[in-house]
Amino acid sequence: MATAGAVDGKGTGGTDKMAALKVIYNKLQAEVLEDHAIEVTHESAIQWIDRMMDYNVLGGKCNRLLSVIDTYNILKGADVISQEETFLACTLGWCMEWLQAVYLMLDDIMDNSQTRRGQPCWFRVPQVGLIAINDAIILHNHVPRILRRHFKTKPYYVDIIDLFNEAEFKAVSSQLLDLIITHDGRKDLNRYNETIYRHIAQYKTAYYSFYIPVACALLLAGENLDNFGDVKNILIEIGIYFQIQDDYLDCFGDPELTGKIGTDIEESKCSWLVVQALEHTDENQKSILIENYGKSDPACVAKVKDLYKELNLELVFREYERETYIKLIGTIEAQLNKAVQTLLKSFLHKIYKREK
Ligand code: DMA
Ligand code: MG
Ligand code: MG
Ligand code: MG
Repeated sequence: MATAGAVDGKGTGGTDKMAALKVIYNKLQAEVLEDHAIEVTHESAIQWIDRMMDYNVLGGKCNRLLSVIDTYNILKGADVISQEETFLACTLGWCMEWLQAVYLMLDDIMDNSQTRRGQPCWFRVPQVGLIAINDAIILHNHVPRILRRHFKTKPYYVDIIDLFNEAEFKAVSSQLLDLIITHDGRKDLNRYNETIYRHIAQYKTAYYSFYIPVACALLLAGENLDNFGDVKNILIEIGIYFQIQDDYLDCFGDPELTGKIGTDIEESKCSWLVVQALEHTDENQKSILIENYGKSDPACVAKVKDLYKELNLELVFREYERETYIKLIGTIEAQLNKAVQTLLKSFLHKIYKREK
């Protein structure tokens, strides 16, 4: 059977690693279900939670989970990490995946999405519907329970709780901003601009997807987060780039690869693409954009996509991607700590030119 040991970088390959991580997931899931069994004695309710967890926590790329483990391995040195420490790093990583599941379940309802990770969004599953809201709250409740069970006696416990609280506060606040700004954009598309865009992207994605996993690993390694301000800034920049890719893929990506069908045009989102379009259009093109953006009619969506092609936004994106990569590599190489350089480069290379 795969053990936590296979996760420490000594495992033979990706499959081994994922199998070992799944063993830890199974353990955490069993503990959570045991907790539920005290309160919810109804067998079918336990089965519901069991299935709901598998459906929503599993099936993603596990980027956040892997980030916690990679950071811990690189900063501490994989050779000196004990089995217990590996388990703790994986547990923190899985907590990130749990939270990601919560955000995605709710985000899909709010964004009126159809598919996620190659299957129907949870709220679209027959008999689920808006029970998905309570399911997301259930998953959200699991995180502090997992943390308490495995970290309560650790000196960094309070810091971890604090970090999670901060991350969640930022994520939900910016999800609200994302939705409120969309109201503004529906009234007047010209309100969308790069400054607003970066603000939303920074908090809804960059902070919790890139900074928090690294910060978790740093706390686990006994580091003081105040000493890693530069690292934080670079991770936020990488995260904004990640969200820009997400917006690009929403329109130009292959749903077979991304596992989701884009809704940004229909939902009138302040996407990076529409911000670029607004900057590159002449008056005539702008009126086509304003007339068709934010409508669910496929003919309107097609007109917006045609305009994006006319404006060569694919090329604008490729150019942005190339420039961002060069700039980020420069900033990373200015870091004094070689291990930090390796870590940041590995994050950047993992997402550079991604298609999913
Ligand atoms: C994602 O924004 C942000 C969070 C916090 C889930 P999004 O709606 O563009 O994400 P996706 O494209 O995955 O629905
Ligand atoms: Mg959204
Ligand atoms: Mg969404
Ligand atoms: Mg998106």
